[in-house]
Amino acid sequence: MLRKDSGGNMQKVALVTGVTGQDGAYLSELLLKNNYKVYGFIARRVNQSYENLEYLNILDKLNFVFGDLTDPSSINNAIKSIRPDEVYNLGAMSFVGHSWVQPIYTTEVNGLGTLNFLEAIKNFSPESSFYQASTSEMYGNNWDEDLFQRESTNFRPRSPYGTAKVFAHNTAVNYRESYGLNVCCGILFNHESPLRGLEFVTRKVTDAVAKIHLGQQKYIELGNLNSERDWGFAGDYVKAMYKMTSEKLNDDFVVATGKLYSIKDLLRISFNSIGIQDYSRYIKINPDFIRPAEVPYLRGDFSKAKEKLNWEPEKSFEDMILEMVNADIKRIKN
Ligand code: F7E
Repeated sequence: MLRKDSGGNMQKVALVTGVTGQDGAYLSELLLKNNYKVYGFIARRVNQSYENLEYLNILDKLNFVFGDLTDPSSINNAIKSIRPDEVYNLGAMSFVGHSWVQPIYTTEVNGLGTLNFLEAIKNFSPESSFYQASTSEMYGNNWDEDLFQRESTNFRPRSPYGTAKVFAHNTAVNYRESYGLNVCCGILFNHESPLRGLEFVTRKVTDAVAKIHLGQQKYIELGNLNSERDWGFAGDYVKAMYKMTSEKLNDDFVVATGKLYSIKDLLRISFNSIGIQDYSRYIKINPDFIRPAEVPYLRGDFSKAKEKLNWEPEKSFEDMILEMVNADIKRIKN
């Protein structure tokens, strides 16, 4: 619902789940730049970290509403009281490797959590525009003949994370078709930044490389070095989320770079940035990091986003990794 800001200008209102995560922080920054009033929907935790919001200097510009994706009453109350123009559902148990450890929790948060929000919007704020954070993990080990994944590629998920996200995606599409809700699903391929959590492979590597450079770590323990990913920059990807949702395109879009790199490329670029050409003696394989089922290959065709959103990735993989290593060196020195 449009409201007036303190200067008397019309202001849109957005509710963001997962606001303290990487994407939540970049998206909130973008929404604030566009004069939105932004509510972060967060669980009340003793040790809640606001690090990403502080990193972008936006913590004091946000409003918070407390609740949980697994608690429908808190979601209903938030939607009824805020009646947001846009809801961005970025909250999730987002670490694929952990989803085998807590499959039921993962399914409750990532799957049923989405349904809880869609029900609340259908019942209390049907004019709101809803963004669902869908993911390339839904494709699992399936790709088209030309070795790309796109909106029409069938899903064949390989993890409890992926199966829960397929449920959420299909439910979001179903609520758009059944009730005419304004729903967009962004099928985002891997996206990284200096705000990425340390458990994900890019940041795990850039943080370790920074520590090796500063003499604080001797080696990195990793799992499967053979998987290949289409890694983009999170700051670019939130622009696609915002565009499809605010313009109520009510459609699904692959958001990707179309470029493929392996974990070995990630290691080469990261180590080269600190002057190490042969990184092999810094790597140990630890079977604990090998997943029960692997997604070997993800490469997205973003032509639909390019055509309908006029969106394209801007930052290259190399530049992003260099930025991450430098940010980690700076952070550790401080
Ligand atoms: O793994 C391999 C691992 O955990 C990437 C999430 O944002 O993107 C992300 O999911 C690859 C996998 O990301 C280690 O086996 C090797 O093949 O960085 P990751 P992810 O699983 O692709 C998708 C699109 C999402 O939606 C997710 O929420 O790297 N790998 N050794 C390792 N991965 C980790 N984490 N740690 C290792 O030691």
